[in-house]
Amino acid sequence: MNDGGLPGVPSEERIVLHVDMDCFYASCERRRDPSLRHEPVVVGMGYEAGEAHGAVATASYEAREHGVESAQAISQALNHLPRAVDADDPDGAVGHYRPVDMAYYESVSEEVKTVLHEVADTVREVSIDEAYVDVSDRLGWDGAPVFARNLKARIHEEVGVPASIGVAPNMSTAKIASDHDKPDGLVVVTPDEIRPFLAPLDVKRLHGVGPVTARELRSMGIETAGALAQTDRHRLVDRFGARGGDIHDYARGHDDREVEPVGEPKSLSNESAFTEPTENPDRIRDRLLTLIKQVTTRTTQHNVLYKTIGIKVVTPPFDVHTRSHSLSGPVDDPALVERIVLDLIEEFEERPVRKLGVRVSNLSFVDADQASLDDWEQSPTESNDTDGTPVQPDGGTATENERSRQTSVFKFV
Ligand code: DCP
Ligand code: MG
Repeated sequence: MNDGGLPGVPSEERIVLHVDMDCFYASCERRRDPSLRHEPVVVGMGYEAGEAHGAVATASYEAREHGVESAQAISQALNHLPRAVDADDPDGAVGHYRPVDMAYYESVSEEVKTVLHEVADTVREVSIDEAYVDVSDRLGWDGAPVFARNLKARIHEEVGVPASIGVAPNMSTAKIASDHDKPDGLVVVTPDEIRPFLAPLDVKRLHGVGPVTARELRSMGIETAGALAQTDRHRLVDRFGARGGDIHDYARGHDDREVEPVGEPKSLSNESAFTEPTENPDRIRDRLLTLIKQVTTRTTQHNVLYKTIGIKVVTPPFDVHTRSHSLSGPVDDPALVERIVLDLIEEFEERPVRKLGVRVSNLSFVDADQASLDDWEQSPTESNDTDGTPVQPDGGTATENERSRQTSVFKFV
């Protein structure tokens, strides 16, 4: 990248969201055990009976106030926390430990990502609790704060875990913004605000500046992003090579990396939650018909065929059930989706339902070029389909509905 204008879309015209879940594993534990809310919670490994060594994966913000940090030794971390027996004060906090349960956190992560894919077409998932979303095609800066606020609320209501969101004209600033007011943060940095927003920040907050680079920059007398932005670019390139130019750009609020979605979606789905759990068959049916309409409108728009049709039913508190049915060949047939979905839901008659989802998977992309279609058909990920649905290797008719209690359904490659 040169010092002057930027290639491609000027970054000032883009609106990028960075979504990062708050104390993610601990929030997942709270979702399934609400008694942990507002309590210091440490999630880690290696504290099970007989084990003395282990590390903290994450801690709730209440636990962080006691000095607990990620990657700390578990025994040290738990020593920071008040124990039930130590708590003289009946209102005093008591520390809680939960062992890491990756399968569960991945299933929650999939639910969050499903919401993201519903609100935007350009989503890049970067880790279990983090994604970039480019909404430049659908919003102006006027609408960005409301969009981000609604997205946060939706994740909270539909998935039951808190997120922080940063909005900025590029990826690196959006990431800093999501971290700026955690937890439950929402920070919007408009193109006009980008330089003043970055200027006072410690250089270590910038993308591409790790602890070693930060130390070197400090030794050069450069402590803040503002100081870095004003440093002669050649000095940085001499010292750090091409990366010196990149961090100079980031410090000046320039970053023209595109939010590139990773791979084709493995499934298309829509979900919807009820305000209160309901057993009313008409409400459940109506909601399913709406979801079917949404999903099949998307498949038709994008020329997508599917072989597997499924539902997701969440019963209180957050028990996730998935059911699916596979066809002998790919179709795009809304009437058939309706018949299968209404058949699958019968099993849940008279049970309270908190949330519903409709999904089609085993997709083929009619318009996709041959290369990506080949990739798709050879994809070994089909056998990992996380609802446990066996893929029909010979394309033969599945005569039974596959049943599974696993929770993670919406996978993207
Ligand atoms: N994680 C881990 N070990 C680490 C860091 C993180 O196992 N050293 C896991 C646990 C976290 C999850 O990854 O919950 C996401 O990492 P984040 O860095 O986003 O941390 P949190 O989401 O826990 O906290 P924050 O609110 O700061 O984002
Ligand atoms: Mg996080």
